[in-house]
Amino acid sequence: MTVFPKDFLWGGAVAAHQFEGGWQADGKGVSIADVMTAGDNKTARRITSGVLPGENYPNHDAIDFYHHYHEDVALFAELGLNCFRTSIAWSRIFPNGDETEPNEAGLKFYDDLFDDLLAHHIEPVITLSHFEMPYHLVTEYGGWRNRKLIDFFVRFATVVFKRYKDKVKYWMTFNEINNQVGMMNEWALFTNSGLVIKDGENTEQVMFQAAHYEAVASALAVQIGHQINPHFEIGCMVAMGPTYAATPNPNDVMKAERAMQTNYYLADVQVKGKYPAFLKRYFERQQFNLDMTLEDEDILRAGTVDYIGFSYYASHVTQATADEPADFMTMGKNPEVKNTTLKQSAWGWEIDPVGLRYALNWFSDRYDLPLFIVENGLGAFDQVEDGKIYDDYRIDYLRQHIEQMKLAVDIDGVQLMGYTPWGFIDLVSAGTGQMDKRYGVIYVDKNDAGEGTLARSKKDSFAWYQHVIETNGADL
Ligand code: BGP
Repeated sequence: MTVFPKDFLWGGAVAAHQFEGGWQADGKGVSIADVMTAGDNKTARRITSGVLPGENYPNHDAIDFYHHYHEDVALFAELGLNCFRTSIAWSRIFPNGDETEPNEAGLKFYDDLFDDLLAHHIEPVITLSHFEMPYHLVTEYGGWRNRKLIDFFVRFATVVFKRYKDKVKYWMTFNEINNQVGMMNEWALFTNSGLVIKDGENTEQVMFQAAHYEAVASALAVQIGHQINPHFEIGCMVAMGPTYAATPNPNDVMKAERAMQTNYYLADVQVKGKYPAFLKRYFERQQFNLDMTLEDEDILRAGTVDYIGFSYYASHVTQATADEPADFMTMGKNPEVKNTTLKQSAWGWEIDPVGLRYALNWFSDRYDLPLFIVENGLGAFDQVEDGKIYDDYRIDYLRQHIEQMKLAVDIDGVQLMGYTPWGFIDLVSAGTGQMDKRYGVIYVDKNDAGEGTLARSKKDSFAWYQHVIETNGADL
């Protein structure tokens, strides 16, 4: 017996800049993802002032889905996916971001891709901005610190909503819109918002300004999308990393609560249409000089989302320090405490299936909206033995997480729309630029040095996930 509804969305998730390649094909502009070097699990990616193909960054062409999509979609269909989450590369549609007319060749690529998916009864689930924007918007306008970006984004959203109104029903505006707050590092600020912080600037002020403009742009897109097609389901997408208190000490509990606020501060804005009290107070106390108008408030109120998309990979633990009153934004500033009850991935991410049930309950209680797990998975080094990949560790990870989804639906009454495990075809890691941090159930022959045939093959997890979908999650 399955607990999932008949129309449950079983899929896989990817993002344009991490798997398409074709970074200069058919008029595509340079995007922010094209100007980052690779790092590794100890070294962060760096942002360059130009494009560095070849030796400096071998993964520009990712897995070249741009030229392989036909065969890849056939594999997705064989797997049995009924939905597929990807993003539209903004820089394919508006190469510089500030043009008035879109690039037809870019639009055509997604037309063909969506037609192919639909022909296989696979519903596209589309993120408008997944860690990708035209680099020109950074060099010319300073990224999302500039209010003009709202108009550019709305133009992009309007063009693709109109173009694909009969092909795409499920949308999300910004990927992991809250990501930068928890991290506050160079990579996250650039990836989320195209921000490069200048000497002497208050990083938090710049970041909250950018996040505000993104929230306004998202709300406008939701309203416009619903006008273009009232059947659109448009969601937010937040990174959810539940944070637990290290001990029962109430100061630790309070600190963990503060850390949780970094998960939902923008979800509140997108779901409830207004800023939460703690954040308004934080802005006042910090005496930030933020451009937030009454008109913006109206827009936020009128552009609330239809569902909550979220990513879940790991949980965290936090502990208060004696001299620190629990405050919003203290999260990223302390070293993380290791959770000794959990195992970690090779990248040090805590593996916590129960944390997914906790997250589902938590969102359900706070927002009472349908939920969509649009990313979840295990990044691992896979070994090829006799041409096969025996990834039982990945099967275990996915099985344990789906078991918790079942409990959340069956026991807790959570409204869960679907599940799209991350990087279900191997792709480039967003955080490190590595190819060898693999999440897929489909293997792609390419390594960190950019070597390989790009041939696709099925890992053991492929057949396992296929059976899960076939039985609608009854048999794990
Ligand atoms: C999320 C992003 C994805 C993705 C994933 C895994 O934050 O939305 O784009 O890549 O995390 O992270 P990584 O690629 O760093 O392992």
